Amino acid sequence: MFEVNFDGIIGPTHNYGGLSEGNIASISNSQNPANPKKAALQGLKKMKILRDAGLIQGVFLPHERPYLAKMREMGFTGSDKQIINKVASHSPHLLHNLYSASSMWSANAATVSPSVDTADQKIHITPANLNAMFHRSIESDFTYHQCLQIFKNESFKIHKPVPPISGYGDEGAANHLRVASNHEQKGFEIFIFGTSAFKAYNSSIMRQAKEISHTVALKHQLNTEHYFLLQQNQDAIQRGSFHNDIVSLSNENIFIAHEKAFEDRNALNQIIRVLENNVSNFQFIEIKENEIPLTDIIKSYLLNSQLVSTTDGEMLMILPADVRNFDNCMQWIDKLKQISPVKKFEFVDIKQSMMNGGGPACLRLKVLMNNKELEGVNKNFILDDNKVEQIKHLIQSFYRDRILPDDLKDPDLLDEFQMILDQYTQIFDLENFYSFQ
Ligand code: SUG
Repeated sequence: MFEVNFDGIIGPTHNYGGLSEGNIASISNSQNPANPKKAALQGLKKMKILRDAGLIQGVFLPHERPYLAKMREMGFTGSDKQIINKVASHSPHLLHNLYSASSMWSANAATVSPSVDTADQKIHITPANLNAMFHRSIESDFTYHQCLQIFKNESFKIHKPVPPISGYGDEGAANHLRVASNHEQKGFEIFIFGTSAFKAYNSSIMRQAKEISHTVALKHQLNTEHYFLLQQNQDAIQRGSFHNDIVSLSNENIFIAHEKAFEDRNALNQIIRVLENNVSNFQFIEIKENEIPLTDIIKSYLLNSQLVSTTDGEMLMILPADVRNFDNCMQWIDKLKQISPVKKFEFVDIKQSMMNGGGPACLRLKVLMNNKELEGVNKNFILDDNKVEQIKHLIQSFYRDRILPDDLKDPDLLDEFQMILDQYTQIFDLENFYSFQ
């Protein structure tokens, strides 16, 4: 068993639309110029680090933006360009939503349970409905469609997204942890929710509903003793930890969390006890508030790192470069090296994504599989050196290096963005992938 990561390729419309309330970076960078070229190259470089570490790297292609079909569904009529003009003059904010490149954060694309955990021994994948934010909710249909194309044979069970309840949603792997002795062993899955869908909050947006987390666990045919539902800390959400993967992470037998990650200490302790009794070499590493305050965890994105097992039995942590600006985080990393199998650290510059609240772990969907299951993955979506070179060339040749949200009002940009998406389908050898093809 090994992990294959599927990163969302950063699309040419990457911009700072200020679309995600409760996500400090998204709101504070709203209306700043974005650099899609830099963003996409930074994302590609992160994928290269994973490949250099010996991991298989897959991708999700960018979603079609602007989302003309959604504009039509919302009642706008005319030619493509007339429609863009109409949406822009009716509501620039709506236009920004329908132009968002947010599918890059594929940790929110789906929840995945590996075959060792499920009753029918298939890999279960549920695309997230992302219902809490409009610009994200419009990703789920195409994610479902893309999952069907990527995960091809009977090793995989692709579910339909869970229907939203009262405006609440499902945020996928960003609100899901898995702990196991190692990748081969049946694991314990922890579904992290914001609140019940039957409660309303005025002060902050709780994205993930408990009832939806539960449905995903049921559909994935997990053994009752092997999954838990655990609530995010409400104060942490209010202070900017909109997804759980900002305040905790796990890989194999290692579970790292900030002291303020979860709401109910007793519930967490009960889970820890089960893990201690059932997972060999289980290590729970808690970061105390006096070691690194929650504010710095959120600002630095320390725990939004990718933690991966390498073939030598050690672990590699891929951290956002911004962490280097925090002495307390750097001291904690030294300590981590002493007390855990995490021995290697790589810092990646993914500033463009970070400015919208997306760190290294947000940009990938982790799928555990074995060689037989890998045979069922459509190899068109797996990177090799040749594809990397072609993607780099495409980005360098055609991506813009500056986009302001209001630039997107210009309907003439449509041809340029569609041309780039079309080129992606040529690189990945996909036919009739986007609606305009
Ligand atoms: O959903 N930002 C994303 C960031 C997602 C981070 N993912 C994880 N933590 N796994 C979000 O809030 C901002 C878009 C904008 O404002 O233009 C945005 O959607």
